Amino acid sequence: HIAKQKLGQLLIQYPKPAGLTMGYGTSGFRARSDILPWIMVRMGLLASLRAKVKKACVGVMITASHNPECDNGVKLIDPMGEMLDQSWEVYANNLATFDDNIDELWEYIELLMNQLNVQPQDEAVIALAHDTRQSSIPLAYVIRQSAQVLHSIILDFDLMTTPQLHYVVRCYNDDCSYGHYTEAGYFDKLCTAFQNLIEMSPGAQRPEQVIVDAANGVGAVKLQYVAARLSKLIHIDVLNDGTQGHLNDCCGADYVKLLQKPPAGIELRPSLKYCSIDGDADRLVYFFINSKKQFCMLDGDRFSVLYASFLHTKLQQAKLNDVKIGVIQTAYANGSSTDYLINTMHVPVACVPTGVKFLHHKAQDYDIGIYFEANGHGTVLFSDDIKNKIKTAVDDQSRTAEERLAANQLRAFINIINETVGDAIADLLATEAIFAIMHLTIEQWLQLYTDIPQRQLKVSVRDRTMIQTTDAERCCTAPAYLQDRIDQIVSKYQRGRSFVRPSGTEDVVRVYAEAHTQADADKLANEVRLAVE
Ligand code: NG1
Ligand code: ZN
Repeated sequence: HIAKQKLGQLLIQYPKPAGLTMGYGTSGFRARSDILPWIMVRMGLLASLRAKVKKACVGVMITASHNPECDNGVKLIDPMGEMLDQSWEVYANNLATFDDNIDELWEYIELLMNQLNVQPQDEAVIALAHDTRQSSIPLAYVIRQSAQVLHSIILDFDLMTTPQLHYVVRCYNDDCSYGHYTEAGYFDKLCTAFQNLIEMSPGAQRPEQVIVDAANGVGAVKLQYVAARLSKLIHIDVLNDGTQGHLNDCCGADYVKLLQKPPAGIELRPSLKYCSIDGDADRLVYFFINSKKQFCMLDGDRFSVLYASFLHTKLQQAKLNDVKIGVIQTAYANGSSTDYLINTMHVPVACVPTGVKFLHHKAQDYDIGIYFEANGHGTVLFSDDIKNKIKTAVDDQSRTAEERLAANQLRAFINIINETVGDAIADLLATEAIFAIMHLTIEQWLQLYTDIPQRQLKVSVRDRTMIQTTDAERCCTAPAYLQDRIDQIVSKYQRGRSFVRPSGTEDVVRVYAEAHTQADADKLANEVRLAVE
């Protein structure tokens, strides 16, 4: 059997380190890059099987996002551009448990093919892309070799952001009704929509300059392309473009969000507007320095509020009533953002466990589902029904010019947004367009509400799986005493809130705390940390 022989050779070429166990987490498999080749062998097989079962193209992205350069990872993308369906994480984990015994692994592959009712020679198309890490090209090569064992055809997209790959997978499978399945198609869709939105809006301001810290990653080159193409409309400057610094090293969205300070080496100038994206360009945060020289940051929660308010206004102007808008957050959302959405904007808010798949899934319950993780990863989903209503309104001659304009603005906004997954480039353009149309400044955006001071800590423990949670991770069910202890501690603090959960991407337990003052938030986080240790 030739396929089995080929796989046998790959197992020899890329041996599994003895005693290693890994799980498919919220971001796929992620680890130090030198211990990853063997998992790529398994994931090339899994992607092939998934593509055969779905009779569609499946994506494989090689990246470790905001993690350091020495890490890498792999995640699969389902045909509609979504994260791999949860039911398949089991197969991913099962494949990862096999050692390098070809007979046992092959037996399992045959069993799977039987169960899933697919044949080795069934067609499978895999879209492959990777970030800028040194280890990425060699790891992508292992995926290619292994996918070919099961006769898959590889579409190699080479260097791409994670959201770009999600986009092309969706386009490939959606008969291009979502756009053309190339990088050029991606840029065309985004840039054309941005230009249309600005140009159709009477009195739109020229977007102000925006300076982007690209985390020395893949987003830099892609943003430079967008900047050049839209240079007549918007001035985008790219810093940390990879020519000098190291990937995610003292820069990028994760650094800025967690440390609540600007990327190293960037001297903030008053009245300028800055952004950071992360290593695979699916997260975005804004920041600036105010007149009192204070560092101010706008995170994922702020995008939810901004987008909800823009979409709400435009729906009203278009006289599109009874549209079910909802915002989806995780427990990491700042309590003030939740308050503001519910009590001031009267937008319903749902809370789900950490992990984009949970947010994305919940967002599908609405006509317009806006979801963001506090760290700046998020997007907006529009139901087919609302898209049709908007399209009909644009062409409806019985409507007033104002109504039709608002509908047209909504349509252009939808085309900027990458509905498959959070996309820093798309979110940046969408945000800048809103600024221009609504005549909003970054200070005004910040003033919509005031964050409750918060603190996040990482705690190392012997076995983080000891900690189990419920209620969208806001309540701890194991170890038995812990939640009572946390409740006791929290009750001492004004506006106190705290929770703990095991990270899905790092070997740590995360502690989150918010309270009336920063000193209190720090103290609360620390007390809870001690309870966990
Ligand atoms: P973990 O390590 O499970 O907390 C982190 C982020 C998630 C998500 C994933 C994937 C926080 C608190 N957690 O997950 O939101 O982005 O990484 O990258 O930011
Ligand atoms: Zn990322």
